[in-house]
Amino acid sequence: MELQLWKEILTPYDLAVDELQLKFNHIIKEYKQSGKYSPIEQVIGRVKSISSILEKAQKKNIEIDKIEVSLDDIAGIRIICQFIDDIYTVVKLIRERSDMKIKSEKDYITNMKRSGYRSYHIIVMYKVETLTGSKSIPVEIQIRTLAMNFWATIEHSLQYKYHQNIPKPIRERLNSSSEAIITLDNEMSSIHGEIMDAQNFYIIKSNVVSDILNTIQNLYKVANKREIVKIQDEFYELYEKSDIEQLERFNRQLDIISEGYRAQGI
Ligand code: 0O2
Repeated sequence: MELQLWKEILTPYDLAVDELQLKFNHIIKEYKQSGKYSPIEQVIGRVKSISSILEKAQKKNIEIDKIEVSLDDIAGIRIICQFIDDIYTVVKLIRERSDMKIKSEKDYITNMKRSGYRSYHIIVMYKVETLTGSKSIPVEIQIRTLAMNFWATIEHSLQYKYHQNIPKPIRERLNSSSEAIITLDNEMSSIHGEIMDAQNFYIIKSNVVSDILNTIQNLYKVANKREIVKIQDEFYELYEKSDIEQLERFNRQLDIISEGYRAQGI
């Protein structure tokens, strides 16, 4: 097949990956804006390279003209989470969406692969609009923790290096590190609450600080310089104390001051 034709075939896959990356990143943003912990830590997307498509087709004995209907992972999204529980929250979130239709699911976390690979895979059908009309594209969404991703990335590079035949001693090391990853994920899950409290504190603080700074910036336009300097000094003092309640109270007071200026038509 000509390279130009391949590029044409891959265009809608490219679009699907771009759109889904944007949508999942927006989910992170929505959680953070509402001061909540996001079950998604990071989103990565890729369209399989032509050479990997051909390699996989050859491995699975798929004829060139059947590739599009036979390969479900030409478009791929990887969602990285902090905790195992988050993976299932994301799965639920995907199941509830109206723009992604689930085709199949594989839970390699409950049923770890023999290699030691763990991840949750979902194939969704996702509709894109192109110049030639609309097209439903299969997209493989891999959902895993940071630790699972670390292991899979290393193992994938070794598979590549050894052409899928990783030597036995290295395979054994990979198996034992996979066990270590399970322990790590379980340990992290057991202090999930503690970590989330710390992260929520950070998100709430960062939202309230950003609100305060915005209000101070607006007050610059209307309030007198002495008042602004006093407000700023008060803010720095509270910021150093890191007391969320005091910062929130200060934020409300600033809102009242701003409101006062607005009421005077200033
Ligand atoms: P790449 O380079 O990541 O794209 P199936 O027909 O369903 O049995 P398939 O299509 O290989 O076989 O599906 P499977 O097993 O769900 O794997 C799909 C993808 O999951 C792989 O894509 C890998 O990305 C990842 N994966 C599966 N098993 C392993 C593993 O043992 N180690 C690592 N590191 N990743 C794995 P590709 O096309 O194989 O690779």
